[in-house]
Amino acid sequence: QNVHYHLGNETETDMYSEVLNGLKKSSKSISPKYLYDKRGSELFEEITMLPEYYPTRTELHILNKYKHEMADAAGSDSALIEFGSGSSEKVRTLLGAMRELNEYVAIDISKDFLYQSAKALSIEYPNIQVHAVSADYTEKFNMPELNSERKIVFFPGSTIGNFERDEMMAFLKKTSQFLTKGDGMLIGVDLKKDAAVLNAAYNDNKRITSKFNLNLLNRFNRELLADFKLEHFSHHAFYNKDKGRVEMHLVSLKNQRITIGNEKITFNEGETIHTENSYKFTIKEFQDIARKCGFTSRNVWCDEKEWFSMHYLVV
Ligand code: AVI
Repeated sequence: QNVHYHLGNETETDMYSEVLNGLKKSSKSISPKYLYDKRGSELFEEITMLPEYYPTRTELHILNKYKHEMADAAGSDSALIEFGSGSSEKVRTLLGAMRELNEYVAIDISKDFLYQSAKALSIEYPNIQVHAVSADYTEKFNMPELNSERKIVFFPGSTIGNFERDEMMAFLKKTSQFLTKGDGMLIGVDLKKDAAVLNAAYNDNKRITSKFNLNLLNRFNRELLADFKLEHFSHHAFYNKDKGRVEMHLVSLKNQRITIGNEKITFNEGETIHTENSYKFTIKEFQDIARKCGFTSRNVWCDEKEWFSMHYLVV
């Protein structure tokens, strides 16, 4: 058996108080990490296949095109460590190209997905030692003991764009400190582009992104004893050019009062819950940020339209 399971940390420790705090603020907001319950993760998988949602497709194209250069950068006797591995779809490209990879560590908050895909990978790649770590990687977690010379962190999907600026800096600093000389990080970063392309990507025709956003309320109804009526809220997403981010909100369609646990929250018509930011960068902006966090940019790979970028950063 070449797959090992580890409990990295206990998740969902205090969703109730965190959510309640967010709903009591004058500008209501909720951390985007709560979008990913089982249903939310499934809806996100659907989003990644939509024609309007270019990031996943474009990143896969870059991975496929440059996987051998990436494998060279990773070197031999390495452990590839993926933060937020989900269904581990993208990493397959790399695992195929990294012939001398020793270990693969998949870290994800969604246990079901994680264990299933780790098992499948361990069968497909019998020469690689697979570790599945169930953890919220934005919090402190335990890493399994590794037996490789070098560590390569893999953080695709531009998930870095969903962090607030201070969280992003803290996360990148922590990651650069976790690495030692010769190690690296391969990270996917979505780029600034025409607003129409961005707006379409977060307002797809099939309205899957809307379902994904509204699913948050279903989750709170189920897990936090809330009574949100989904038909009284609507999905709103737009590119905020000044802030360089796509914002996702749930708009209250009327004056209303909802219950969550023992508390009541009032909404005015038109008031929103800010549910996600998705920051976009220029290549230079991202390289400057990485440098401030202890990294040197070694390589950048892009698609032909320069819609998406993958950076190989070293410490
Ligand atoms: C996971 N993350 C990078 C996605 C994004 O594009 O920011 C989440 C998402 N939100 C709406 N559509 C996709």
